[in-house]
Amino acid sequence: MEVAFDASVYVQRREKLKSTIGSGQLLLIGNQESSINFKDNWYHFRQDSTFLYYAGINKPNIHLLIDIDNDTETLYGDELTIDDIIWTGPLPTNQDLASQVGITHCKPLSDLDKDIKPQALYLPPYRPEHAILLSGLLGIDVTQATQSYSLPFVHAVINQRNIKEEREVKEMSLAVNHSYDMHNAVMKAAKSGMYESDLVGIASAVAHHHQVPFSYPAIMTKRGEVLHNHDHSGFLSDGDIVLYDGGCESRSGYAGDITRTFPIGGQWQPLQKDLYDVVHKSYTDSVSALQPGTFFKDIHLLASKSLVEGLIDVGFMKGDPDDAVANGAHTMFFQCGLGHMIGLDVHDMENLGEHFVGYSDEIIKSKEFGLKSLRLGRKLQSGYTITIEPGIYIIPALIQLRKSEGLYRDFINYDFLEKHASFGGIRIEDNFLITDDGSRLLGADNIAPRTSKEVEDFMNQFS
Ligand SMILES: [Mn+2]
Repeated sequence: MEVAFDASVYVQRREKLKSTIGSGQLLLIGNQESSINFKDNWYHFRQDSTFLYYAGINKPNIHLLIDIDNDTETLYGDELTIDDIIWTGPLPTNQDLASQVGITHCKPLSDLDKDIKPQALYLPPYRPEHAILLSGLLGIDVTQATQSYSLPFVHAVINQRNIKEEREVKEMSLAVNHSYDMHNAVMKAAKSGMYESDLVGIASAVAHHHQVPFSYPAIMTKRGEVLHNHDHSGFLSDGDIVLYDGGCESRSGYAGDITRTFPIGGQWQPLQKDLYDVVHKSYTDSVSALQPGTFFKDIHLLASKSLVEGLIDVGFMKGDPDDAVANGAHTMFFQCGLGHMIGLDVHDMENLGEHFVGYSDEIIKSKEFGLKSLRLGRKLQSGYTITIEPGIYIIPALIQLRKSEGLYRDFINYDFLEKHASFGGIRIEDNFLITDDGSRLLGADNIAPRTSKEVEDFMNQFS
């Protein structure tokens, strides 16, 4: 991964951060290689996203110390020796990389220990090796290192990264378009007699073609009601529906996060089409409501009401839709949240604290079933990038439990629901930028089928 933007971009981002914090030392920890089963057998390297945002360098084991009072920025890392080069080949020096992102000082890793002050500010460590590094540098125990991060630093980073620059939006659209390519290739190839894993292989080939990794492990399943189902062993037959939640990164590290649900054989069965249309209506209702100044929690509740109205029409629910949502009856079908922030991370900045990113002084996260899984509740602002992902998930264990608790009897037609308890799940997900007057879809509008008819038409081109 090359440095994504001009040096001036990173210089300006750091200037803004420094002026927000005001004084002291800021430590940005870069990620290290992470071993799978022995030291030299590594997972795919992923740089820390905040490090990428401010320092742009995609290389393991380098850290940035910003000293606001002395106005210095120093990159700490060791240059390759011949013992490294025989394994890695020649690579750019830290000095070269630093100059590409406007950093003038480079020092060996061991100097960080001497230069850092005990009061240096840092962000929550989310990998054990970060906490161990902090413990050594600051002379505190590992538990304290995980707890003593700086809240002002956290909020400064969130407030800056939450508002996307136009250049970031371009990169995100690229990630979405590559993700659409994966989805279209999967939908084009899917047919009876394949395994879910065959489709993951096709998605993976497209990501490799674009020379990018998945932004998260693929969900590719005919059991879409299992929200984070990472099993790919299912055998596909005509009449199954497949839920594919998959995205890849741009080469600059921005994430796409797209979900489509489609019928094997290219034709919906009547109930599948009805429920798909209910989810799609909830999707379009949500998108129409996107605008700055609106609480995302309210859009989540609007999406839930839209689902309830559709579920009443289809026969799963009854009663007044507003009452049903107020009582939480929609969580029988929609147990999770409508969406989340997205950016350099697929759940953007969740390592800094989901409640800090998605909520604010104005609104705290609910502990209720359903709302507790809503990652984003705060008031939308122009420049936010988010996902919209309504769904219907019919979970047999949940039906059993709620029925035994005697819950939602005024709103759920249990007989009808139990008859269709093995239905599965449907989700539709796209990524959006909040604009001054509404929202804009990230990626190209016309390349990804979205309505039930578009999905059928798309699949039937290739059957
Ligand atoms: Mn998502």
